[in-house]
Amino acid sequence: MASSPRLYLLDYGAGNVQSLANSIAKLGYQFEWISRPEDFAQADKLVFPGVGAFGTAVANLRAKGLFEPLRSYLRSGRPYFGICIGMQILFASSAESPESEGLGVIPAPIERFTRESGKAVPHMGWNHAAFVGESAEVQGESERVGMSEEDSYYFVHSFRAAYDPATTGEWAHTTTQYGQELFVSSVRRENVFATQFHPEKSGEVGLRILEAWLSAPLEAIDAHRVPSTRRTREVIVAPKDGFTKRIIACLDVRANDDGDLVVTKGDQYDVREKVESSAFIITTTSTSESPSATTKASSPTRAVRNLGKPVALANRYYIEGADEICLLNITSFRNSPLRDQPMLAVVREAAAQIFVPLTIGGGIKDTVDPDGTPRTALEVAGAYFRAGADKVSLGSEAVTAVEKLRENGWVGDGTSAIETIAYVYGRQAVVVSADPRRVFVDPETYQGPYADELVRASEATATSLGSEGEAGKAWWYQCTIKGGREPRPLSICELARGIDILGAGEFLLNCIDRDGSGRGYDLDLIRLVRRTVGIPVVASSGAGRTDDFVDVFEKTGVEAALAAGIFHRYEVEIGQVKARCGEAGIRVRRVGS
Ligand code: 1PR
Repeated sequence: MASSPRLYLLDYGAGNVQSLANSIAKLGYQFEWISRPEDFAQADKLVFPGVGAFGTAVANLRAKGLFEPLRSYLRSGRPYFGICIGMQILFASSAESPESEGLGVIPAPIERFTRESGKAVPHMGWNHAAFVGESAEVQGESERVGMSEEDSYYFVHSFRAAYDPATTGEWAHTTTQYGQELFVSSVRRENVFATQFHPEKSGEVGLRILEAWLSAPLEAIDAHRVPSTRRTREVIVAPKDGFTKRIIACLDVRANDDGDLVVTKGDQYDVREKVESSAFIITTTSTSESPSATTKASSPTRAVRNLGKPVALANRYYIEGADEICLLNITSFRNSPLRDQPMLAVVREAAAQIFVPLTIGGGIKDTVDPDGTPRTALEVAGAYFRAGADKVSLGSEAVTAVEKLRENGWVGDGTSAIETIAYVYGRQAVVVSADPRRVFVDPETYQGPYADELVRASEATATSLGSEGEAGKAWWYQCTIKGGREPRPLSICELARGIDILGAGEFLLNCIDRDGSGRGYDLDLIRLVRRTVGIPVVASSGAGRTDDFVDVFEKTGVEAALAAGIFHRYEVEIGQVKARCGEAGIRVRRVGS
């Protein structure tokens, strides 16, 4: 019996390759890592799951002596599957790092998406792919490498190869439209197949692509060789793209009083039960979970709300059709996440079962271990990426960094956690999670710095504000750190502008006033921030019914909406949210596809 092809994965040492490794393991294939130049000779098939920045990928490949062997491998005719940067590196150059040369297999440049017509960049989320050229004429699964025009795939990138029949047209397998830009979303020619999207993060339909490529016999892949000139065609840009709004499930994780990691959920960040547990009554007056709780809770003895086990719950949301899952380690600021082995184990276990993007937040900042060893935020992020996170989320650290940026005249110095992580892993891997709260002022007498950002309560909003405000009042949104405990002299708009300058790829916008309230998202806040930044914004806090999602998408234009409590308590299912959005004409990824 013929032995199975030797499959190798190329790891240049910086990108997050764990997600792909998990997907391949899930499909039951064995693989080895290429880490030395001589390993290429052993490979019958090669996957390059490049995640991160183009320049970093090229520099790392060169430093490890892997760049030229990779070029030779491609010339040898053996099958190659590139993902994201693994596709972009086939091109001649990238505007992301003009000083770094690509492999030049495809004689065209990679360029930056424009922010035309208000679309957010990075292109982050699920989008369709349409076959072009000869790929549009074949129908077979194997020729289409498991792809289908019915499905959506997960993209996360700021740079793309434009579709041009004269250059990229000969390579294009599919194109995708984002806003009014048409780009190459996959290439297939001779022994080369590559996707701009992430099959390993595209749920079951992504696994189908991997399976189609992995299971193809070597001869069949070789038979894809085609003459050097292929038929190409013009592709018409449609009035509307196929980009979908994302529904994200969020799990706030922390240790309960027995030391077990549990999913918890607060009301305005207070995650302890309302009623004291007699088993725990002691008389000290120390910690509580939120500033608003400091006055109402004199006892620390209320038990931490326990809504389930993190991995089981994350898996439930994956199966129910969440487009992304977010795990926030909400008390990690108290110690070093690198020492938090149970949390890293949770990330590892969740990543092995969940094939949609996984964001991990909490404690990502420069720290010093109790033994005096300094740890950079980049190291902490690296540990989360190696455990299987696709994106990391920074909270307190981002606020501090933007305060410093403001002091320095809004010019970054390259040292902040956002900058260092984005440099290595790419902008798209860095999320900032903000915890703002309202500060009420009298608009007639207010002399502070945020006059331009004031939101005024109208008669209508004042009614819905309840205890939060009254007609005639106005407020600005203040940033906080340490899980809402410490207010900072920084507004949400300053934070939004600052993180865009520093290079974050996404803004996760919580709202302490609405958290856990079920009264709907804070549309004033979300609208304000959406107008301020060009990166994708995730609305968070306050979802109570399916119509809240429709409202936030229709009234603010955000790219994604996140919820926690209603999903944890089985009040609303993700499928119901998607069905309601679909009824309202909002494009969402089909559940189960
Ligand atoms: O500051 O980098 O260590 O990050 C800490 C992270 O932990 C931040 O993202 C911060 O938002 C989060 N966090 C800290 N304390 C709490 C808390 O609840 N006591 N959770 C906390 C924040 C907000 C959302 C929540 C939505 C939706 N929770 O995660 O899931 O508000 O809830 P809902 O749909 O039930 O209304 P750092």
